[in-house]
Order: sequence, then structure tokens, then C-alpha cells
Amino acid sequence: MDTNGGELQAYLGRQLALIEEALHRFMPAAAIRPDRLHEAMRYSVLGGGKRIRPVLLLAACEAVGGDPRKALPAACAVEMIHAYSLIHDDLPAMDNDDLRRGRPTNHKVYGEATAILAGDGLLTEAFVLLSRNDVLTDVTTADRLAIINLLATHAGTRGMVGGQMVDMEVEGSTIDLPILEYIHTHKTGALIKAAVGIGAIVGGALAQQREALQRYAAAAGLAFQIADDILDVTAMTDELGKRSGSDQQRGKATYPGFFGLAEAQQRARELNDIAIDSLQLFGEEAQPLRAIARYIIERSY
Ligand code: GRG
Repeated sequence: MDTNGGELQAYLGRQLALIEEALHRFMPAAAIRPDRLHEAMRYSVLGGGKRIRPVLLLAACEAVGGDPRKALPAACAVEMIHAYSLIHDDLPAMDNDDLRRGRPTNHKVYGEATAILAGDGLLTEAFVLLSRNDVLTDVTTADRLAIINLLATHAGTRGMVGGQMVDMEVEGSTIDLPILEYIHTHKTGALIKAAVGIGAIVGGALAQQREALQRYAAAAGLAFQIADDILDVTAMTDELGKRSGSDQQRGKATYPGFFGLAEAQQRARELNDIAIDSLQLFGEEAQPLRAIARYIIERSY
């Protein structure tokens, strides 16, 4: 696969089609009671997004020789958790944002109370999917438990929720580099690590492959958040589908804020190199992962 252009686009197009179809299938139907809540959940999950976490999960599964189609329920579970985190992050009590993915945020459409429940519903539904052996098939009980544990740990207070908490606590204050890295590796990096780790388990990875993929995910996850910080400074609201320049306005801890734009860009490139170097023991089958690492730092939204 050409890591720079057309072939990645074609690959992503195929994976995205699989993911969209699976998300429609696995999300509770809007016609089922509580219908308004299911509609609110579907609004956020099925309303676009780059789907980087499920794509990474499928690509990790493929890199270790697994069938990515078997990983689709797990990929959807991770995307549901991601969607919940965005709904809650946008709430008035948190970032109070009106725009997400170019559309009004969940609470603007359904009201604050329903948006809170939509997030809660998505978080729990993710674990319903993973625990059902008629949905996530062909995994051993031990692997299913390992997947559930990995996702719960990385989404919770030792992962994404922890990162969000510290991010809120330090808003507007001067911070040091370890705190900035804690926020980035937890708020964003943790779910990306979980996605790659789960793909590896579903694909039947050997210990050495899992370790390599963990190194890849740690570097790619941090690069993803640095790229997000950079785009907040360099891109326009129209391109991002959410308000640009908001990090600085809120006094958020960011890489460009800490190091300046040029050094933040350099750090993102270095992390891209680390991510790609981590994949040395893999051949052509990890080419999607290499291409995604590159896309992460070159993306425009
Ligand atoms: C509220 C529990 C809780 C957690 C919030 C994800 C998150 C943690 C906050 C969102 C704010 C933010 C900018 C976080 C950094 C992670 C990030 C870049 C989220 C956006 O992810 P993308 O770019 O979004 O993958 P799309 O729309 O493409 O799915």
C-alpha cells in the first residue's frame, strides 16, 4: 500500500463502509423505547466522524493475521465510547460547545438531561456488545474478558476519564510537561491504545506482536492529540466541524501552547517515526497501520 495517498483512501473507504454498516446494525433502533434516547444516541454515533479508533482496531487485527470483519463488534464498542465522551465533553458543565462534526451538539438538539443519558447509554451499550458471544464471536472467554478489561481500564479513571479530569483541573493555570503529557496520553491516547490492543487480541496476536503494537499505539495516540492541538490553532471552524481556537480561549493545556507551533509539529513528526519504527517485525500486512500513522499527523480536520 502506498502510505501517502490513493491506496490509503481506498483502504479507508472500504473499512469505513464496513464500520458504518456495523454501527447501524449494532445501535439500538430509534423505534425501540426509550425511543427519544435511542434517537439521541444514534444522532451522535451515526453523525459522521473520522472513525480513526475503529479503523485502527481493524488494522491492528489485520496486521497480526486476523479477519477484520470479526473485529467489527469490538470496533463499534470503541466508537460508542468515543461518541459518549464527545457528548459529555460538549455539555455546558464541561466545554459548553454548540458545534460538533459540523452539526449542533447533542444537548443542543435533545436537551442536557437526555444528552447525559445518551452518553451513559452508549458507555454501557459498548459493554453489552462485547459481552455477547452471539455478537463478538470466535473469541475465547479469556480473550473476551481481556478485551472488556482493556476497554474499561482505558476508558475509565486510569485512562480517558482521568485525563479529562486533570485537563479540567488545570484549565487556565501554568502546567509542567509531565502534566501536559499525562493529559494527552490519558484523555486521547488511552482509547487509541485500547483500540489497537483489542484489535490485536481479536486477531490472535503473539506476545511480541502485542508489545510492538502497544508501542505503535502509544506514539500514534500522542501524535493524534498533538495534531489536534495544532489544528485548533491552524485550521478554520468550517474545516474542523467544531470551533477552532477554543483551546487557547479556554486556557487549555496544549503542545503548541507549551512548545510553540514549530516544535509541536516537529514532535508530531518524531512520534510518527517512532510509531512506524515500532512495526519493524511486521511486513505488508501492517501497511495500513503505517499509512494511518502518517495520516494522523497530516490530516486537515
Ligand atoms: C467527557 C469522559 C469524557 C471524556 C472526554 C474525548 C474527550 C474526553 C474530550 C473531547 C475533547 C477533545 C478535543 C479531546 C481530545 C480527543 C479528541 C481529539 C477528540 C476528537 O476525536 P476525533 O478527532 O473526533 O477522532 P471525530 O469527530 O473524528 O470522531
